[in-house]
Amino acid sequence: RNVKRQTMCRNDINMLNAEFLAIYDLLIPLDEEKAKQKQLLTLLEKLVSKEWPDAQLHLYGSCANSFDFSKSDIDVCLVMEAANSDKSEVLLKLAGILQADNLQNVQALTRARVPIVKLMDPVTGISGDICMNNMLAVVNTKLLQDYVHIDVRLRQLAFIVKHWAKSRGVNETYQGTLSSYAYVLMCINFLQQRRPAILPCLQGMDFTYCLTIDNVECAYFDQVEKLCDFGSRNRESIAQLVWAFFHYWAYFHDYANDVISVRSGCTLSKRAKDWTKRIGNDRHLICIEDPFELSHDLGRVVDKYSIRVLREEFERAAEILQYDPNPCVKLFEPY
Ligand code: 3AT
Ligand code: MG
Repeated sequence: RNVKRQTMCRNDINMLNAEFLAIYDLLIPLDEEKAKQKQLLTLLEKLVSKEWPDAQLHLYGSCANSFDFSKSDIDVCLVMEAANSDKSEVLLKLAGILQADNLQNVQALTRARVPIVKLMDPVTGISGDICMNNMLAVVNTKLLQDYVHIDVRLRQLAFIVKHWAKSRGVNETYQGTLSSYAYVLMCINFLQQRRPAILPCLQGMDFTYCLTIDNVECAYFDQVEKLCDFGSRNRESIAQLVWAFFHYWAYFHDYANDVISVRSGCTLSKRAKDWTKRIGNDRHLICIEDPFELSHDLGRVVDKYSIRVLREEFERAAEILQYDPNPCVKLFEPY
């Protein structure tokens, strides 16, 4: 491997700030779109409560934590007690109810790893997935949303990284590359490790929020309005951060030994987590610890082929950011 570690950023890097911010602005969903999402959620709540008066619906995923692009689908979680044993039955019944109310493309995928009902609302044009009793996803969505409130550079960086990943075809878990959720955790951990830090480690502070779900304790400091100055001692621009993010993943991350841990605000060793050897399909070629499900490596989808694809893409991005005369065109070029 031809390693070119650049530690000095090109001196005209800040000319990219305006372009990155323009891309970010274009990707942000409009207020009308957020209003339509709400409208669809209200309709779903009405339909669900008719059949199951005690059930609740929660939005989760990017539509609920400000990492969604314009025209994204919504992810909804249906929560009800004592329905875990016959999830399929509930989801099939839900599909029938949605169909009867003229929602389109309704499909119950009861055999998927995470069983869902898919739907499209012809009134708002929005599509969505409804899963069941997946409260850990609802809570990890809240953690990401709380981090967003601390420093705007997190949302900006994650938008650029997600846009790059989608353009370059490396946001496809079924092909062994990483989920959007994994990329956002990489951005959070990266900003926690800047000096001065741009983000704190919320799970390392006295907790003000605590919920136990499936025996997993989810506890952290969530009064983030008290932390809105946290990153202000660090003046790095979005262009400098994008440059440093890709250089970190191209040249500085220790793939053989390290685990990214938002929970700890630093990296941990694979040895400490016992993630040193392949067990079943978990190869641990790039390790990203889930903030709550600590045995869960979000890099476990990555195999010996896709790790090469990923690392070559990180290196490509780093080289473009360092040397290309027009990096914004090249960086997001469709693969
Ligand atoms: P997109 O905007 O749809 O690309 P997203 O943030 O909605 O991004 P995903 O669709 O990948 O992200 O996932 C939706 C949510 O499901 C995000 C997170 O709350 C949860 N989630 C996804 N993958 C995992 C995982 N491997 N472990 C735990 N929670 C996950
Ligand atoms: Mg999603």
